[in-house]
Amino acid sequence: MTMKIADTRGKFLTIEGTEGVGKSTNIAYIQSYLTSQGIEVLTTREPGGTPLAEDIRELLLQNRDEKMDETAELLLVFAARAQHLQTVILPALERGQWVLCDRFTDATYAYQGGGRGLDLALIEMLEQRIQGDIRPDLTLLLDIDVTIGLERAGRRGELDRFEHEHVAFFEKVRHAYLARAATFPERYGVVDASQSLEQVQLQVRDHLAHFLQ
Ligand code: Z5A
Repeated sequence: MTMKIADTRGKFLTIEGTEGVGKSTNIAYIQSYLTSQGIEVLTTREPGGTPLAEDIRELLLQNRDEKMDETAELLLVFAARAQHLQTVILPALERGQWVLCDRFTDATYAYQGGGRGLDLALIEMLEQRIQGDIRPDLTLLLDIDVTIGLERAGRRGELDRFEHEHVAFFEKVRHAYLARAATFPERYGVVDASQSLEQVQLQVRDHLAHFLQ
């Protein structure tokens, strides 16, 4: 499947980070900032974003006795992404709407590549096959010491399948995210998410303002 879309397409923004980093908290802020700049944005998330992809999300997150094979996990992530891309993201971008997605393929490189240790060439092959030319125009990486993020996430109650992973797993995820940010500095904005929410939002606003210029 090869996809190319016109230059008049909307912008594709993503937000990433390890557990409890504050993505959900900041999405509402990003939406209201963009609205104040006259930009209407469609907010969505991965895995998920359509009824079928949300069912796949449930499969990925639910705790179960049977260990999920790591390649099966990777393929489920991309199955959800293919559905989401074709039915929600691409149609919106093609009609000129901006899309803000809570996680996208950088999360696959970080969690399945960095965390699980899967072959990056396999992830790249799936990315190219499923997405064609589609890549985020701007990725905000909320970065935090993983123990602080896990403590914040832990306050929310019951842990999902990923949240049961050890600190070492999330250290690898964080390292993979930072490595990608260093590789693609033109589209990454790294935010120090350990600061107060007010300070985090100021950093987010600066990255958005720079992008809008
Ligand atoms: N996954 C994958 O493996 N591969 C993939 O390709 C994709 C995903 C796309 C679900 O993602 C899982 O899917 C994820 C990776 C995997 N692993 N897990 N779990 P998710 O994004 O839905 O799950 P999440 O990482 O747990 O995100 P979240 O629940 O949305 O958390 P968050 O948005 O980063 O945090 P939050 O809810 O906004 O904030 C957490 C708490 O901290 C909350 O009480 C806030 O009030 C507080 N907070 C936020 N900011 C601050 C500041 N600045 N100071 C103090 N307290 C704060």
